Amino acid sequence: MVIKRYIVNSMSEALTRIRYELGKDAVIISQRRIRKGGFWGFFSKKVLEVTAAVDNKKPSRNVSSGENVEESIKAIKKIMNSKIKENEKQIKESNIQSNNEERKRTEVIFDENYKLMLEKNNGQLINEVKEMRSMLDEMVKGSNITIGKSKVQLYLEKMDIEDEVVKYIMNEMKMMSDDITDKEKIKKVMEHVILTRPMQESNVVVLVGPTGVGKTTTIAKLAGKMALLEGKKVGLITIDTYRIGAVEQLKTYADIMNIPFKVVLTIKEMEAAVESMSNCDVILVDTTGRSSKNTMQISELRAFIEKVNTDNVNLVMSCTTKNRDIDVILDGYKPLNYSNIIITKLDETSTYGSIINICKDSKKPITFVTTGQNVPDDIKFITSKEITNLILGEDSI
Ligand SMILES: Nc1nc2c(ncn2[C@@H]2O[C@H](COP(=O)(O)OP(=O)(O)OP(=O)(O)O)[C@@H](O)[C@H]2O)c(=O)[nH]1
Ligand SMILES: [Mg+2]
Repeated sequence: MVIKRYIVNSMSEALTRIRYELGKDAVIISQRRIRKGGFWGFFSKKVLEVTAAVDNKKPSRNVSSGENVEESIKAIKKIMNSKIKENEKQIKESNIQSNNEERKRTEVIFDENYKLMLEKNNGQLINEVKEMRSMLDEMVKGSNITIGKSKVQLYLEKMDIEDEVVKYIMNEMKMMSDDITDKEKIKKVMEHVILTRPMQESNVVVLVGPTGVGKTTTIAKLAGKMALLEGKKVGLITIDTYRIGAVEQLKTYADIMNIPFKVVLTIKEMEAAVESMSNCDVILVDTTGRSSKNTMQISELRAFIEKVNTDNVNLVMSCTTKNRDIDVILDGYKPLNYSNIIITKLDETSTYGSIINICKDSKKPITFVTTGQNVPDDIKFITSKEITNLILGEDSI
């Protein structure tokens, strides 16, 4: 064991020297404050006496037991240098650590920003999807639900052909051979459904139908066509006393064309009026526009028609009639046993699907179509092929 005594100014100086001279295993055995120097005890200064020992080890440096100050300073400088290096290392490490911490902090901030960005983006994405969905909904609504429908179905619906008739056409098409195109199949079915027939020769022709569809105008057109163009002797009867001006309307046409004209108020008068025109080739009978839902009025009209004893009763319907009203009108007028259909106002629409809807439901032939207000020009007979082309947009009026 090596034991050494150090007189130092402070404990840290003692430790530095002990570590340097005895090594890091040295232990301090004792320490005490003593006075050193002076004269007779005067002017002495207080120092520290530290005794240290190291077991089975030689001192790391062979220094004399005297207080070699120079050696000590060197030792201290060396230790200080190593301390400085150690400090620098620590600073570096702490810098790295703080850098790491800084990086971590940055990463956290980045993560949070990234999360925020994702949330924002997600929100944006959800909004965009919602927007797209509502756009899709709008599209589906606007186009009467196009999803899951075939091209043929969509094509027919675009022509304003009602669902039931579209289904019928498509079913018929399925049963046809594939030698022809879909368009040709559609045409064939439509031409089969749309019946047309030139108006048959008969003594009495009656026109019935809803209010304002063009009955009186059509009667005037027919009278003009028959009297002026075909040279027939035509008589006019009206049982339309319900509407103010209705009588005057037809009388004006009769006066211009110089043809006999009678107003009928009762069933008895009806019989007499027909009798008085027995020399005419054809008698055209105009009727009051009635609501098809008013069964009383329809029955009243029926009584008049029965009196004239004709099977030439024409139901006049406008091409602009809404699809959902067609059935109601056809049903309401059934008691009048109409044999033909006259379609008016073809000039007032650009889709003619209502014509096939009327034909399919009524199963009656079309005798005339009217295409404007001009008397007598805007009336004609057209074939089912021509009507089909009109409906399919391949022809115009
Ligand atoms: N654009 C167009 N208008 C028409 C056609 N036929 C008739 N009209 C017009 O439709 C309106 C009504 O015609 P009317 O002949 O009085 O109809 P109505 O069926 O006799 O009417 P009510 O006697 O009241 O039931 C008139 O302004 C006619 O000029 C047509 O083919 N095309
Ligand atoms: Mg009228």
